[in-house]
Amino acid sequence: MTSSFAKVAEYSAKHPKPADITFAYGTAGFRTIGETLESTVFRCGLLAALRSQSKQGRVIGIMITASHNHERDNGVKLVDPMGEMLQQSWEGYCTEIANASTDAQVVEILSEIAEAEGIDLSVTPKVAYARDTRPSGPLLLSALQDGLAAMDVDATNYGIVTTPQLHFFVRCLNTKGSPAEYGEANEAGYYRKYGQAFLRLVEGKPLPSTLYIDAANGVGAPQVRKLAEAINSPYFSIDVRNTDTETLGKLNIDCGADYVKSNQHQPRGIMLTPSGRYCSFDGDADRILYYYSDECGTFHLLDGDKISTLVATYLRDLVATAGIEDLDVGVVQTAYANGSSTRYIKDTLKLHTVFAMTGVKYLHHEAEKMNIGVYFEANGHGTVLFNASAVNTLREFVPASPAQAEAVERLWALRDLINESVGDAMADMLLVEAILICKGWTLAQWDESYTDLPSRLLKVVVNDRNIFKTTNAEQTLTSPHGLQEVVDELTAKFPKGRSFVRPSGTEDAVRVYAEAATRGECDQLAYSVAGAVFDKAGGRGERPAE
Ligand code: G16
Repeated sequence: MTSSFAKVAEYSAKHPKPADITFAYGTAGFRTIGETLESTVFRCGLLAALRSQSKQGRVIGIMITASHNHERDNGVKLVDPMGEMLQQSWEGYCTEIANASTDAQVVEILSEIAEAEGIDLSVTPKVAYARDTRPSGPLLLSALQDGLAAMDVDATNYGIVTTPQLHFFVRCLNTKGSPAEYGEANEAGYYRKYGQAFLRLVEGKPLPSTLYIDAANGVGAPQVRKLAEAINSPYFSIDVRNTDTETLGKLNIDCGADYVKSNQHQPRGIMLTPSGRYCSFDGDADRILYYYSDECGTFHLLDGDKISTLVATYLRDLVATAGIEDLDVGVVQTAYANGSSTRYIKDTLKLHTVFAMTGVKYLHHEAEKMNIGVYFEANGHGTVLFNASAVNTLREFVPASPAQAEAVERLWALRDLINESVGDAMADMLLVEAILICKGWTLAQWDESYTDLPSRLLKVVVNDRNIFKTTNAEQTLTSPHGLQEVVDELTAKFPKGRSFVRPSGTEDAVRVYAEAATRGECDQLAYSVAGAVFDKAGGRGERPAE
């Protein structure tokens, strides 16, 4: 046994793996019933230490959260040194170690990884970690702390913060003292950085009305209040609803971004009035959606696609005003993007757009290839990246007029306002607010850019979601055999129809997406595809019905 792993078996024995569960690192790490994750979280601690050693002692992050999922669930994911999601080749290691059946095997796997990756085990590993407000959080946190102790990790506990805050801290810790220094690695530093960038953009403009925030009864509630205290300006006047992080059974229930997107309805605790401005976070505040009601009381959703087009347009216009020619703005979307948004980006905005698989980790890598890459999933999860070449271009650009100089300054301020490590509800909210204030727009004016095709997202519970395999950025099923042909036949019946089926990477369910020319046709398509999935692929529980 390698001496570096001398304590692992002993600690591991305290956190035995449940024999009947196979764990898999999915869309956003491991996610399942919280109490079953003790061994997995412990082992993620071990692996984070090894990952840090493989990066010469740079800090690796660990977040314990199940974000939009039900309160009984929990999850864990690793964060790489620049605050980005864990490199994909290591996801396999996570799955492998999570499923080791004995303590000796855990040690063996660590040794194998260390050898395969040529890791210097004398390096002191560093890990920063945090959790959200879930009831299983304390149990999992102590399992994690055992994993870190077993590997003699130099560890920093950030307590209860949002997922994007932890990503931010990791990036700050690893860039400290370098030319890419990102900020101060603490909560005050986070609020200061984003608050100041926001005020730089909006000062002197007309004040907006109050923004009502549905915090999903999650960690976003206390954190957004601290953000408002730090900003301390009438430019950020908020009223936070769904703030109960103490009472069991409230997190994400009838509220939060996932509820609002799936039900296309305001959350509990928010009464819409026609001129009101509203947004929802999800349980760990990495997603955000806006919405409003018109004079007739009709609900209008401004989802991730609308945020993406708002931000991309604003950036494109600033680049044009600055007179910078070689700075392209591009947009990354997933199959869930509304067809109208994609057409608008291509045909009206004339911006380059590419598709990635579901999961911000996939979109992030596509956006990195663009000068300025705007990426948002329709569910409201996303951010903007300025790549190294864009930063150089901006640095070297010499403005020829005060108007150009102002546009360049605004581009810098926008970059400071963006959490480039990961999608972040609070930073994205400030970004949207800043753009709306600068344009003097209401939510209805923002919504006018294009009209969404009616869409519907359904969940079907099946016996085994692992039999669902996809290709073509998850828009085409290759398994179960024959099911894609059924989806195609159903879709062909509806004007502007589009539908696809994919297994969720965060919940034990299969997702069905559909859009079509009218609300009625869209719902007919969605429910007929969901029904076919249920009938032909081992549906469990209630058959989906309108
Ligand atoms: C996570 C991912 C998102 C993804 C979502 C749903 O969100 O970070 O990128 O869109 O899961 O994934 P799936 O459809 O595979 O279940 P969150 O907010 O739960 O972290």
